Amino acid sequence: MSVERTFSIIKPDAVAAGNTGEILAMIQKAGFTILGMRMTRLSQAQARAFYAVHKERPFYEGLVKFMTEGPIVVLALEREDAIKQLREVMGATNPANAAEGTIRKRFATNIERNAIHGSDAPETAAIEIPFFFPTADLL
Ligand code: 3AN
Repeated sequence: MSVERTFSIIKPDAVAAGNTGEILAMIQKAGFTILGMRMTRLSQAQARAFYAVHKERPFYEGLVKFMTEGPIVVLALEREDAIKQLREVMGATNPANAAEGTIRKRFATNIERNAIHGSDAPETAAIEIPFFFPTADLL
């Protein structure tokens, strides 16, 4: 397995609850290098574009509303097998199914307010990282 990059968002629920630091610590303890990190707030247009793959899904409007409700932290991360490894640390989309010790088990409220996003494939990471970080800004 080679060194790979992935993209993550600490979502508005987790930022508002003061869980940013603990989530970052879990990510770093799992061996990720932080290449880029920024606190921001998504506009409606950005949230719609970011989640465009879900636009036909019944939860799309709720997801856009949630993701724009407050500040988020966006992260460009690197480690070996980063995409799969981050999803392991995150836990299942629905926290009811998330394994003990995962970020979603500890901090997610429900399937929508689930604390963290992580790219699900290399093609997704290749779109999501430059969505927030110009390549020249990454360490
Ligand atoms: P993941 O974030 O684990 O990759 P996706 O890509 O299927 O999951 O979903 C993207 C986001 O959409 C989730 N993180 C969650 O916030 C929201 N979501 C997914 N499924 C549902 C659902 N059934 N009801 C409400 N929100 C959902």
